[in-house]
Amino acid sequence: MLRFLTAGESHGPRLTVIVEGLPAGLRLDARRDVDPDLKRRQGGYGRGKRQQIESDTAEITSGVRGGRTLGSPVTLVLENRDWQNWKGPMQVEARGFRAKRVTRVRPGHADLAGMLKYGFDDARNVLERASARETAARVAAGAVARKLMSAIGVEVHSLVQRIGAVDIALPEGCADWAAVEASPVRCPDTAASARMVQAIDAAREAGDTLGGTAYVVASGVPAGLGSYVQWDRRLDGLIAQAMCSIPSVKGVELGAAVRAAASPGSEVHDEPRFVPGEGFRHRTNRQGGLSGGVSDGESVWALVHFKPISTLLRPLRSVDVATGEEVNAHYERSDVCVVPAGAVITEAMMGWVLAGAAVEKFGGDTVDEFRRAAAAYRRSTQRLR
Ligand code: EPS
Repeated sequence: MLRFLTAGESHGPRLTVIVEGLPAGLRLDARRDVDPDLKRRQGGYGRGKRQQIESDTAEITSGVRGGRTLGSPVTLVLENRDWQNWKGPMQVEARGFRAKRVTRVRPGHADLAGMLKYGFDDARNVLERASARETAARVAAGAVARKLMSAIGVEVHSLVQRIGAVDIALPEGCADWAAVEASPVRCPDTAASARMVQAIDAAREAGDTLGGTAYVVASGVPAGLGSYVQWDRRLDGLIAQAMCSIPSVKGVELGAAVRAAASPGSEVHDEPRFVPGEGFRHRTNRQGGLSGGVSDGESVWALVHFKPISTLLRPLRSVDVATGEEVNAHYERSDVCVVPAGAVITEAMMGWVLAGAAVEKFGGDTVDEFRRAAAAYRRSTQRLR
């Protein structure tokens, strides 16, 4: 079983992630395999001042020797540079600790619900861990998973399909990933990309924020990952859960689900066919490469919808939980739009879920065993029954 745990507060000294269940023998190098994704997550037009402080890199402190995994837990740590500015309010020790309480809770964040849940009188106890800073650790775990999946020919990409009112048509076939990476908002359409940038500028000037939609796709996914036999083994459910666990995500479509809901069945389903030498394929891929909770051999894709960030420069109304008084919400600094960064996080979560399902199906204590089992299975699916 593949699993990971993250730990760390947004303004604490560092984030830590432990990945367990990787086969031995996987080549892994933090500079080469993890840091580029961390850098991509930090980018994107519309980010706030915090990203000018941070420069995320991962250090591997266990589970890898001489550039290859050992089969033991892999630990990655990411420093929070901003910790230098927060040592007082975030100190671990009781002696000399003086909290500057945050009591004007921010709507749309975990602040109030978390305070009620844990009995806190200071929203900082909540927001430090609920912060999307945690997603840096997830992207590190996702990068490791994607490295494993690359051993069996699976690649994951993302693009931004919508920011606020500006959107593009869904890509048909393979998108221009170089254009995506070159765009400040991860949108391959140059004109739409410029309009998205303008929309973010306008929101910033208005003291407002913008949400949007990421398109995430995994190619080379073998048929047969996940299962229809039990609710909690369905790959569609696992992907939806993983995507909805990303901060700000409020909806996930597997394939073109919303369009499907408004269309007759004749325009929704993907008809299978047999292609000699290749195996079973489908004439279309509207269902996101998922049939009955199982990958069906097509690319697995989803649309992930992000709400606008709820910390506004022109603050929303809220309540001071210390006095009950109606006040403006707390504001320190914030992003205007996180959708481009969010898209990179959807890649990490997609890579992670697929890697978990692939490890379950192909097993293996070594990456060679994993690779051989996947290759033998793929060959078996290319023949008529
Ligand atoms: C976040 C608030 C901001 C973001 C942060 C998520 O942090 P700060 O309060 O330090 O300005 O920058 O995101 C990150 C730090 C990151 O690396 O993505 C929040 O409230 O979720």
